[in-house]
Amino acid sequence: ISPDALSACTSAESQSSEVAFNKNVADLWNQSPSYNRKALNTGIVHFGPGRFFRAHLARIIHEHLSNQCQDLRWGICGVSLKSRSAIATLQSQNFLYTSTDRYSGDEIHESARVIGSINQIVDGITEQDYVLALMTSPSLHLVTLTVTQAGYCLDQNFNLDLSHESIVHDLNHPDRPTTAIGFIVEALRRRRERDIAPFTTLSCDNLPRNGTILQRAVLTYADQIDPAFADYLINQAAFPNTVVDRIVPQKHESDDQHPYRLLQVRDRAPIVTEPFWQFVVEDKFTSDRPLWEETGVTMTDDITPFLYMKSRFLNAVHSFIACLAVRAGVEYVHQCLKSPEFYSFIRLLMEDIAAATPVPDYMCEQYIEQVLRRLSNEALPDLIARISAETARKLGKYILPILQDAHAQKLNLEHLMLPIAAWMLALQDGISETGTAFHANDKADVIIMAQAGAALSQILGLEKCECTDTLDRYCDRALREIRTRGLSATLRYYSEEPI
Ligand code: CS2
Repeated sequence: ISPDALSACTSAESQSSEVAFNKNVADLWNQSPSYNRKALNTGIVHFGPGRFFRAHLARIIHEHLSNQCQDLRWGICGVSLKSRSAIATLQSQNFLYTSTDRYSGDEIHESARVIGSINQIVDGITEQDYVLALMTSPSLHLVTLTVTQAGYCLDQNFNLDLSHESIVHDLNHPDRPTTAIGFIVEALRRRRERDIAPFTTLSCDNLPRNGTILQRAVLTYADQIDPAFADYLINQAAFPNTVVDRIVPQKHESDDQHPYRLLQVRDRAPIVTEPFWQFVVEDKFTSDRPLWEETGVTMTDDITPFLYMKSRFLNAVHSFIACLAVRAGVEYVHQCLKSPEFYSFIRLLMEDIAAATPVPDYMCEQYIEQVLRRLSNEALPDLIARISAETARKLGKYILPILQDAHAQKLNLEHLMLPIAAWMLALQDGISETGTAFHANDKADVIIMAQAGAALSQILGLEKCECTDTLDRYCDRALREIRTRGLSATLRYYSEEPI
């Protein structure tokens, strides 16, 4: 049975039985987690309680609580600095929600559970005193973040932007913070004043060396308030780096059918994700932490190889696929992998990435196979539009380091540049090869430059050097090939021809 047929039949079924179902819903919600939620303490404050957090950290903590029923220290208080509507929906469900894992290999595998690790979610902007009091409590050990890159208020070199409007506000009103950085520094300051050890601050965002970036931002901010306090934080506070991974597509209107079918639960805030997850954490905590090893978290002294693998074979490959897809007019990631031309080309591309990446071959091989399976997952349709958002920024963050390494090693850049050329053509034309409109979700100046025929290095704002000349040359050649042959034929040509 296809996923579409499955959704259609469950949709009809769920409408007809909604009335009967609502009668039972409260009991089901209350029974679900195996641990006693009423006795759950708040040991974690999390900034950015969005969908990725609910699919990843909250789920991992839930597994920890389920395995270690006695360790009830680790309930989570989510702090939202943006959206009130998400809070209201979850609040109406007592902060319980379902997480459904879906994977299709030869057949569809799916499982769902009710997640109970979130004690509450509060609006940080209206509940500042409450949040700061919680963050100052001795039983609060961890502050975690998924606030996206924008939430760190950084400049383009990943340093805190002291001229950022919200940072200026928070520095002028340190006890009324509006940013995660403002909250963290004020809470650490109050803890020090009361002689309470600092909590550990854990960034779970997709940033290269996220802990180091967060630490730098916190120290820069603290230094503005009191340089001696910044010195204290250098020595006493910990900001471990992490690598986080789990594909969480945008919300789809049929998402609530899965928990209904699998658990008979009506969920207004369901999460649908893949079975795979990864959480790699640098083991340098200054406070208590959950015994995460027992839940499958990788605790390590060095995240470097994990970071290379995740950012190059998952994030960069995702962006490469999105670049090709916007030119080809393909809507979902798994549909790209179904096309033989795409599949063979992407595999070659991944081999080129492996050649440029300082990680042992055997690690890359296993990882590549796994990523290809994850991205081919038909049971978890993931929109190209989600991945292609801010492509120019992602090229700089995920792909440029690969190109620079490949160039330094004098490797052939043909495969690596082809998707970028496909994206530039889609930008220039505003349309895919199949005639569907392409509305780029990039900064206006990127789109304007591409439409005016600017070179790649200009569009990405790269400083002129030998490397940029080479990139532009490869890009021009790929542009001409795609224009002349069409994308599919060019993919075949680049895959088959020894270059
Ligand atoms: C994606 C990520 O949008 C993107 O750039 O590559 O959101 C990806 O799905 C996650 O990093 C998976 O962990």
